[in-house]
Amino acid sequence: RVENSDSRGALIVLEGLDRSGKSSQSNRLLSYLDSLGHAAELWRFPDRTTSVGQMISAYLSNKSQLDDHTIHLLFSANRWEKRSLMENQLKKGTTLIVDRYSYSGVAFSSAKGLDVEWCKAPEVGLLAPDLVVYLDIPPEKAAERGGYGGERYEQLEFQRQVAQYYQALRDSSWKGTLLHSLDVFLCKPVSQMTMAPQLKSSAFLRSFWFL
Ligand code: NYM
Ligand code: MG
Repeated sequence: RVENSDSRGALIVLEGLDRSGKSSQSNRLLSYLDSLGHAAELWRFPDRTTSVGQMISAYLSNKSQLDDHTIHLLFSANRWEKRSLMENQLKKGTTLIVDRYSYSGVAFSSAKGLDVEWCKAPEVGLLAPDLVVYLDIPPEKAAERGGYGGERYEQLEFQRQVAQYYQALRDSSWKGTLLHSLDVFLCKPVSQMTMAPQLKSSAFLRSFWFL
């Protein structure tokens, strides 16, 4: 294991529609970083293990009904309750690969008709990712992949809307056909933290996607 005692880990976020391949790619990235000897962990949001996460899970599986604003704030609260743990891990030198983050929060709630700026507001102050990778799959293709799991939001028409809101969150750093980077639009990177050294090398970024 490479001990990054003087440097922090990287915060790498994967985003995309349901069934876009985030979980598979996250796992591949984790194995790749492991093989390089980097300390890395795979995280996901929503984190359904907390009590807030259980409320979210009940909502997603249609066991409860919640106002759209309420569920939006719960998704955000679920990130806030993990913020200090994330920061500690990063400062210890552990790289975090995170399956969904604030971009899901904004894209999914905006697609329901909530105001985009209102959706961004509760995310301000969360840790800014070093890298956001958007897996750009056509909604129709995603829907073909073994079908959706039957949770709320897993419908083609709605996923089309979500894809449009993801597109609206992109910026000039958007590039390529599969590897897309979204702007860090929500917050400033944690001030005391220095750039994660792994990400200084663009070879690092190129290397892991098509293993
Ligand atoms: N989702 C996820 C949101 O609507 N807002 C959020 O902030 C997050 C993190 O939850 N359809 C939606 C996207 C997914 C659903 O996620 C469950 P997953 O990755 O399928 O467990
Ligand atoms: Mg899902």
